[in-house]
Amino acid sequence: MDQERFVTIEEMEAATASLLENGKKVGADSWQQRVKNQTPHCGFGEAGTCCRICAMGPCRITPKSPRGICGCDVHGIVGRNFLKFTAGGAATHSDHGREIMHTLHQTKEGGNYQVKDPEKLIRIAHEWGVETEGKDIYELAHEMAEIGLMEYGKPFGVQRFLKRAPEHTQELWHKAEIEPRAIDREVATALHMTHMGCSSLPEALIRQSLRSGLSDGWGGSMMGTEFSDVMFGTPKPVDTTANIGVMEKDMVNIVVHGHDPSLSEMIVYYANDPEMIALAKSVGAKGINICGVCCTANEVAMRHGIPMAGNFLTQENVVLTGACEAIVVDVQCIFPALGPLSKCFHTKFVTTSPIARMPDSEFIRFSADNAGENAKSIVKMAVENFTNRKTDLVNIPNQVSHARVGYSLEAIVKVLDGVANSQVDTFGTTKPLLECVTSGVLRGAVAMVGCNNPKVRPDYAHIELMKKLIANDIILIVSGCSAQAAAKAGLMDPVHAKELCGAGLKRVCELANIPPVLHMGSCVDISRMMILASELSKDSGLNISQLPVVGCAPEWMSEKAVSIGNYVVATGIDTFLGVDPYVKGSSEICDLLTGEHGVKDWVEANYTVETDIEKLGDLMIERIEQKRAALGI
Ligand code: BF8
Ligand code: SF4
Repeated sequence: MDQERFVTIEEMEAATASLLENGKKVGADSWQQRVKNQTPHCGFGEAGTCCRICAMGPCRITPKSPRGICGCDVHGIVGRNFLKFTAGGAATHSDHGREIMHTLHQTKEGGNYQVKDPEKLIRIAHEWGVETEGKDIYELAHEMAEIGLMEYGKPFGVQRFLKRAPEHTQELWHKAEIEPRAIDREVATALHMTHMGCSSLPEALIRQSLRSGLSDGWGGSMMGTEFSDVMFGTPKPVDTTANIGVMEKDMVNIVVHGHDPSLSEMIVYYANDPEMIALAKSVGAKGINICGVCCTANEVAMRHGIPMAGNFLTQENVVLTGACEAIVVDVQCIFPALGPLSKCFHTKFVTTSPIARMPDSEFIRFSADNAGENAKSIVKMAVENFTNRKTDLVNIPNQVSHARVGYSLEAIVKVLDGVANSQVDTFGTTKPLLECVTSGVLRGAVAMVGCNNPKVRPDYAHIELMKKLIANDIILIVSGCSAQAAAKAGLMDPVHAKELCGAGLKRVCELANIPPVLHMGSCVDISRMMILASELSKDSGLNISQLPVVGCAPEWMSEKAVSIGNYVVATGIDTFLGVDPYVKGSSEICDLLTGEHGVKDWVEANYTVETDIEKLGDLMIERIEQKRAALGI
């Protein structure tokens, strides 16, 4: 496979079109078709003005019927819907974190799961006030797992990780009464508040939305990230490849999809097992090729350099190649369409979690106890399926980009150390990065995250915005499907991507030997971005809200993304969305989220919603320049 410098959106669309043609031959359905069937969407749903939380409804708000049967007005209905949406996302991310803590509890010397980064475990133990002296590392891991699991349901106190935030931020949270207590409690409180006959006051609903989001970003997600690092290793820069051409014509292709690295780590391990490789050769394949889709792809790319086949809206494409022996999934962002689609080809669609059961799949229940055995049997099943491939249906578009990934906070601090000519001892601080920003070599940073959504031309917003920002000397830190969009387009190529940068960013890329778009991981890893912002604030003496840094989710679609948006804003980072979060039906909710006197009064940041992507980019640059001007830099 030839690696390409940059792949344009038009080239990717042409590849998808050829895959859809492949699908037509076998009568496959596609999201492209289903979008047509679903258009136009319900206007009440889009504006957030439909309520069906009790059986007197559903009630829909119109000029003629301004209140529901219970008397709730449009602001209460839109606000409740927004809070429920947030709670769904917070529950989901945090449950992923909970699974990681359970896996940590199962770690043992020589077991399926082990402690790969003991220093990190000890560091967090010290942070949590846990005695480490004289303890075996596994004894400590189990103790930390139990303490972490208590963060979900403890009756008193607030989340332990809040102490990582700058003091000013902690004070804002306290004053606004949005410090998250136990994680599950914030989800339950949200669902209690949105029950019929409870909260309909917009301000109260939005405060709880922030609090519930914070329980995700500074609770469940942060534990998910930190303890994944403890078990699977803290990511370091590693070279890999991305886009659909990473699938191999002559190999057994196993696609891992979902979120929890506990599954994908084991699949990767057994794909390298000599016995499995020999089996693959015995069925006529050259070997076993693992590649990833969605956040699982990010997890294994960051830690093992596993190639990334695609992101959310290209998950069907991997099956449409006709060369996918198995698509193995755990939880979240998995299209139920994969069941029927895989039936059109020889592909095995393997579900593994009781949380994500789907028709037309083979369910192999995966747990920490049986992880090794089940991962091996999944790999074996995929290998044996190679002989069922129909060669005339194989179509792998030749699109592959080179990408350097794995920029955890630890890695960013390390690579940027020494870029600026700092006289101070900069080891282990963000000061070099700050110097680049204050000197104007870099104008600022954008944390770009989130999904694809057919409401936005897929990947176009991510890629075009990134290009525009790097040309303006704004460094990108990305995660989730946004990261894969960048990788597919070649924007993480450490050699060539700097050609697209302004002079300042180009120089930083050359000196630090980094791409201008830094891959920080999966969506739970947005918690890494919160810690980076906190460290920048502490090292500079500025509040987070003063830093020339903004967040952006141009193509978001999931409840998790709204939860993320809420904790990013609540952390003091202005956040720019390219898709409306079903709030346009209420002027009061819009004012609270996007105005000068809502969330901005509480946490010094707010939302901007702009569906014109060009304008969205201009607004971000403008905000970054405003922040610089306010600092006199
Ligand atoms: O958590 S970016 S489509 S894969 S929700 Fe899903 Fe969105 Fe992708 Fe990961 Ni995040
Ligand atoms: Fe209608 Fe009120 Fe029931 Fe909602 S809670 S469905 S607005 S009656």
